[in-house]
Amino acid sequence: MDIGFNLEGLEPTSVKRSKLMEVEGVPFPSDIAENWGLIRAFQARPDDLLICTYPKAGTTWMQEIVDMIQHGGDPQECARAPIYKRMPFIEICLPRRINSGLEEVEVMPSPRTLKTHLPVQLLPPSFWEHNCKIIYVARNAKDNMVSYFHFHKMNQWMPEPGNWDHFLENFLTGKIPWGSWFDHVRGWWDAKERYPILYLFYEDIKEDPAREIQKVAQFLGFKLPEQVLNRIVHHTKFENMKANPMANYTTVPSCFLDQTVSPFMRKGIVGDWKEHFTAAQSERLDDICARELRASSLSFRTEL
Ligand code: PPS
Repeated sequence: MDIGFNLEGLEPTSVKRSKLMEVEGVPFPSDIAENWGLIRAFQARPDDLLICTYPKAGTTWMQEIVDMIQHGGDPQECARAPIYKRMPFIEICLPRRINSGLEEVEVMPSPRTLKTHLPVQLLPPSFWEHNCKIIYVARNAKDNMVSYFHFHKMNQWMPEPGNWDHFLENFLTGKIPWGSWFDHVRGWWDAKERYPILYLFYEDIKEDPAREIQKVAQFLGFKLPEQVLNRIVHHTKFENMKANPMANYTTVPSCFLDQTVSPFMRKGIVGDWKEHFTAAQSERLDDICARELRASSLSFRTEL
């Protein structure tokens, strides 16, 4: 077992649907839970930037935006490697044998940009100790759940999702990998009061990508000339990222991500939930969201 996303040598037969195992009450694929000690001990550096999301909330989109900002809007630079190599996923553990991916992250030159889906209470403490900058992207629960459902089907390492109704129950009770969506978005929302966290929404980026990209640039201390900003907006449009092999995960073997089941870059819209939820399910989730988010100032848009 290795930590990291170093896919060379991934044995097709070694990729199996995961069982869930809890870490401090949060379910994870067992490969992650079994390596928890190593993940928790991860050594962040003060100039690390962390991109954090609940799974399927727009991580890859933000990663590509950040990489373009960091490289002056040069798409060639951003084509240097697949996104999971440019910005490693710190807690991923895959069944394979050669070189540890964690070692790869450790020897990466600074400044590193890293990805995580960890809920706030499980972030390796060294990120807090170094006061690392963090960009959090949140997506409304309904679209987030739809995307996660399809991802469970195509990702052969995730647990079997069951049918839509079954998955909905598990989503509502947080019995899915990385746990409760509600706890995740709320926990990180509260943490932004204490740490340098830029909290963004998928729906806002979709509505006005230039405006949100400017927020990211400002947070990272970059000034973007208009021409560069326009190039970033263009390069990170859904259609362009879907066609970009360095961003669309088609470089990952199909024994792991089977894109014939559902593409990684699936629809990239706000409101696809309307194709999946019954009226009763939609109302139920609205009620739960209202209750769960009442105490915070956090609110989500489910359509634009
Ligand atoms: S992962 O596996 O957790 O890292 O996935 P993540 O990247 O967070 O989420 C994948 C969803 O984001 C959509 N996506 C985009 N939407 C709009 N614009 C751009 N450029 C973009 N890039 C990725 C992707 O299509 C997944 O959402 P769905 O709803 O399934 O299409």
